[in-house]
Amino acid sequence: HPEWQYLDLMRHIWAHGDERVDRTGVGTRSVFGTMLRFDLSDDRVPLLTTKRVFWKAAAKEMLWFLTGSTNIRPLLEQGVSIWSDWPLKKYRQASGADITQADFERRIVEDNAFAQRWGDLGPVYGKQWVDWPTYRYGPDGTYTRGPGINQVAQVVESLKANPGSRRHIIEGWNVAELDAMALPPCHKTYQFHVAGDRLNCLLYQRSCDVALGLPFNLFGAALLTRMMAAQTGLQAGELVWSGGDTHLYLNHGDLVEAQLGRQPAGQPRLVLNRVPDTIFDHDIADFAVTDYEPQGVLRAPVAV
Ligand code: UFP
Repeated sequence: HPEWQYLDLMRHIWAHGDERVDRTGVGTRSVFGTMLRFDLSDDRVPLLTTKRVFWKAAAKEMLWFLTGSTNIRPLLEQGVSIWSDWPLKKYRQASGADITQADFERRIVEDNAFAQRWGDLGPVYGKQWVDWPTYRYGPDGTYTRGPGINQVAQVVESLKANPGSRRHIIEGWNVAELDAMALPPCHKTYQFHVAGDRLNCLLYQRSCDVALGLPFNLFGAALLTRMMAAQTGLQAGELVWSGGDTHLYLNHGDLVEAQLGRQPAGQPRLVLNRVPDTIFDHDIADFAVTDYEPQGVLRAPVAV
């Protein structure tokens, strides 16, 4: 079963990872430089069966990236709270208010001015993917702003026009803007590769929370690959996931123990019900997961 790769990685990190003090202060066990490979053909999708993964949240997040939005409001309107921690922390620090997450999120949804002021994450994935800022160096030695670059649209075009290219890349790591982002991109580089009628994808993730982040990131990457394949008339081939600092937080021990006591079973499938005119016109109703009978939810605290 393909999921053993994930479980083996988890087991390896917990048993042999280096203990490190990390940015969050929680501490991790970590290994550097890892790889997982998943066959995406025949609607196969790397969706974990040893715990329930709320794939719709990952799908909504992926569609939110494609809109170019960097504000948590559209996510909260769809019941997705995965990006709330960072703006909430910032708001609490700036205001000194002891507001609960639920109250903060309600205020973002109900109060547009509040959302504008406190709901923005800076130029994170969405901005870089579809509107990477550019500038031109002029003869007078000054820079002027150029039009933004839609990397996703460009890769769709390059896959069609020049499938053999080795330059099909979507990049999130805009060095000049990292300091303005709530969180520098984790899943920072997607490279696509055409082999015959197959579209392969390699994701390089610089930093990976194996227990809470990776299950989402794998599904998201598979979904992006499927949408790209649908737009370019290709079949989805292989997803190659590669991790830089690949870690488990020290307070995730209960989850790790519970999950490693389970066996993967079944092969979930991701069905695209509709192929819209462009990759930017998808709706959550376009996606269905079938044959998914996961074991129970496993919760653990998120390190912020
Ligand atoms: N993280 C993921 N996947 C994501 C995401 C965050 O694993 O999609 F947004 C985790 C990795 C790390 C933390 O534990 O969030 C980011 O911290 P840092 O920037 O210090 O690497």
